[in-house]
Parts: sequence; C-alpha cells; structure tokens
Amino acid sequence: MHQFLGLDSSTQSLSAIVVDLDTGETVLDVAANFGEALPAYESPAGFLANPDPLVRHADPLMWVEALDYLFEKCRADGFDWGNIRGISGSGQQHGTVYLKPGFADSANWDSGQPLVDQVRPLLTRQTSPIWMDSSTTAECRELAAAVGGDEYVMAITGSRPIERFPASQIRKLHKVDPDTYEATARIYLVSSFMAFLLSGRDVPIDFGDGAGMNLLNLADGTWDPKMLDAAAPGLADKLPPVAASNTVTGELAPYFCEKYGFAADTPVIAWSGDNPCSLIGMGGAAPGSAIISLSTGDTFFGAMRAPRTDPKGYGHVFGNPAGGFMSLICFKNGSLTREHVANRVGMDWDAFSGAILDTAPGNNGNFMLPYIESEITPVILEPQLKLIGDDNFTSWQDPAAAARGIVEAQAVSMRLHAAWIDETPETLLATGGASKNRGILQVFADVFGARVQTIDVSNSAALGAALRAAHACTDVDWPELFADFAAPAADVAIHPAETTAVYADLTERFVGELHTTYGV
Ligand code: XUL
Repeated sequence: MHQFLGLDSSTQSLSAIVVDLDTGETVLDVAANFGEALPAYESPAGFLANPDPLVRHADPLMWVEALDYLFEKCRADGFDWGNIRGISGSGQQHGTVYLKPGFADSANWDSGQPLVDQVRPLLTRQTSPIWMDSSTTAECRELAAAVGGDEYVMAITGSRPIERFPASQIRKLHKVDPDTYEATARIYLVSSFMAFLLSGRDVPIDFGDGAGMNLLNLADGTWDPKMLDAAAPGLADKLPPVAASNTVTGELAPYFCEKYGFAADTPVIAWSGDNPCSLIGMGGAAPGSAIISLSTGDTFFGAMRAPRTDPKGYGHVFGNPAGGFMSLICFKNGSLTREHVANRVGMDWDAFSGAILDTAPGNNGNFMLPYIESEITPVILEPQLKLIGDDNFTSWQDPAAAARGIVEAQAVSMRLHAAWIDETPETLLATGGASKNRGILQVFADVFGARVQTIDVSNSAALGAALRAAHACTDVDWPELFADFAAPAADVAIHPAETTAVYADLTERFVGELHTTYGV
C-alpha cells in the first residue's frame, strides 16, 4: 500500500490527511481543534489572551500535545498508521519556537513518556509569537535602517520588513529579553519545529516557509548575513540550514513507531508553510492559475514565472515547494467584513448570493471602501466602511447593492494589489468558506476576467503536505498527483461576463477614493 500522510499545524487546529496512491482515494481526513481538544492551554482560537491587542503568542507545547492527541485518536478509531510510507506537513507561517543547547541530543524521545513532558524542558521561551502578532513596527523600522532601507530588504528577501515575520520578532526578543535570546541555541519556524519532533533530530528550514522570515536571500537560497546582523547578534548559529522543500529530514522517530504502529523506516519530508502547501493542495504549482482563499482574511497566491517584488511593499514572495517561487498577498478584511455587511442588511448567505446575481456589474456606480478592521493591504490603521454612491446606497436602504458593493470592492482591491505579479491567470481556484457562494465567485470571475473553479477538499494545506510526501517518496509526478487528488470540481466553473470597461472604471474610482480618504 502506498499511503502518505500530510499534517497541518494551523492557528486553530492540527489536521491530518492521508492519500492512498494505489486507489486514488483520500483515506483519512481529520482535525483536532486546539480549543476543544486541549482546553487546558486556554487558547480557544489558537493563541493566548494578551492585554496588548498587537501581541499574539501561542504555547508551542499545545502543538506538541496535539500530535500525540491526533495520532492516538485515529489509532483508537482503528486507523492503521503502519501503511504510511512518508510524512510531511504544513505549518502556520512566521511563528517561531526557541530551544536550548543540546535540544537535538535530547530528541531520542522515550515512548513511555508523553512527548510534551520531554519537549517542555527544551524550550527557552515558553510562548511563540505567531503570524497574528503585529507588535514589532519599531523593529521593522530598525531593520530597514540597519541595511539601508526597505528596498534592500524587499529585493533580497521578497518582502519589506513585516511585523509578523521572524526577523523583527527575533530582534524584539533580543531587545526586551537578551538573556532568553542568548540562552537559545536553535530557532525554528512552526513547520521545522514539527518536523524536528517527528524526526527526533535537528532539521533544516525549507525554502518555501524560510522565505517568510525577512532573513533569506531568495536568489541563492542562503541566509543573508546583512539581514541576520540587522536582526540580532549571533543569529546565524541559531538558525538551521535552509533546504529544498522535498528534503528528507530523517526517518520517523522510534517514539511514534512504538506508540502508534508506524513502520520503522517511515521517511519524514521537510515541512513547509501552510500557503506553500496549499498551492500544491490546490493543484496550482504551475503558473496559469492563481488561488483565491476566501476565509477570515482573504489571500491571493500563485506560482510565479519569475521572482518579482511588489514595489508598494504589500505582497510577498515565498518558495514554491514544487520549485521556483510563489506570490502571496494577504487581506485582513475578508469574510468577517462580508458577514458584517450581510448582517447589517439582514441577509443570509443564500440571499446574499442571490442579490449579487440579480444586480448588475458595476453596481450602478455605487461602491465601497471595504474596511471594518485595520488592513494590511493597503495599510489602513483607521478603517471605515465608506459607501460612495446614490442616496439609497449610502443610507443602507438598498440591501442588494450593499451585498454587491462589498464583494466588488474586495475583488477590485485584490486585483489591483495583485497587479505587480504581472501574471494573467486564466483560472482562479477558489477555496475557503466563501468559495461556496456562487454570487461571490461570479464577481471575482468578472473582476479578474478569469474562469473560477473550486476544489472539493477540506484542507488544501494538509492535502498539499500529503502530496509533497508522495512526490518526494515515489516517482509519481505532479500532474498525476493533481489529477487524482486536487482536480477542480467538475460541476462548478464560473465564467466571466464581458465587464472589462465597467471594472476599469470602478478600479479608477476606487484608487482615487483610497488616495483621498487614506492617502495611500
Ligand atoms: C501568510 C500568513 C498567514 C498564515 C496563516 O503570510 O501570515 O496566511 O500563514 O496560517
């Protein structure tokens, strides 16, 4: 049997998907929500409460304990881990874990003790800053100043200095708690930390996720000495080497074989970030399509023909686990903002979708600034949901126009902020909760002038990790893996209407309003 396991350690849960290459079936698809399964960590949404709204940390031991929890739950439910022939994983991007000297020597885990009790003494820092942390604006400025400006950081690392990225987070640790920084021998990302647990030995950081640190030179795939020095002294020694995403990081530690029945020589493949893994799980590893993930926040990402950077500094370039590069743009105002509008005009999602399909592209000249919370693309610190148009629209008396207004604004903003990538995707592969909403998908199709398709997978990041494991351990190539496990749903293909002129006009007005209101 050729079964491959993909794990996804995300903000709110640990998920597992197993694909069987012999049958073309997904034979396991489970998730453990941290808040429900491990309430003792007091992290119902995956992070610890903090009086400072800009600080978002999580307890890394929660991620450790979730591994034992999920493996044991599936074993108890009768799943046979003994058929797994390779394991890889996906981690929430940008979070960091801090370990003591000797961490690797202590990693011959004893299967008679819970893993969490053996990892606890190895941590120098009890909590991990995660991607939702935005408390390092000062450190971002200092990083840029140290290397000669944002332009250097962007040209070398693919992103301007970003609060949630490790360079500024590590710098902050060094400033506020130098003793902990000095006591740390290894800094991992969430992805490499999880691979370390499974492999029971020191592991590299993969190129895909490593590109989201503001520390990696994208051109040659090595840590950039200038960025390392700008972040904190001695950082080079605290980071593992960088490796290709298909690197085998070792065989599964005996702990997991003895405890859960995995085969003794099961290879572990480098873990990567959730967005790079999702690129694979959505079957988007080659240019020509782009992925729109419509969730709490919205993201747009896709394989790149050539590495470019966003001159405005909003977009990112990460490593594509299938080789080359991928773009990514993150918008904070996504589903929560759509939901805010739907609630305000008293519509459920069916009515919301119907209203969009019953109204005309361009919304009779009505449009919105779609921000109810601070935005990162573009940077807007004092958000407002501003309605611009006729009296009924601006006084919320036209529910259907409000529904179309919010989605058109989000789609126009997404296309506008994706222009630097200089790719014209023929297909948008949609995922996330809102990808079930036909009206929303039609607007994205029209605004991008692209066909929209959906993929019927619960967790494209975990699936991508499973496919990466399969690809690294067999000679099955990507197109075959995508055809078997990541094919777009045959019955949902939404074609764009001829709306080029309408949306060119709307985009121009949107740009003007952003400038007038926010000066961006
Ligand atoms: C990407 C980002 C998020 C996290 C979510 O830059 O910060 O998408 O990866 O887990």
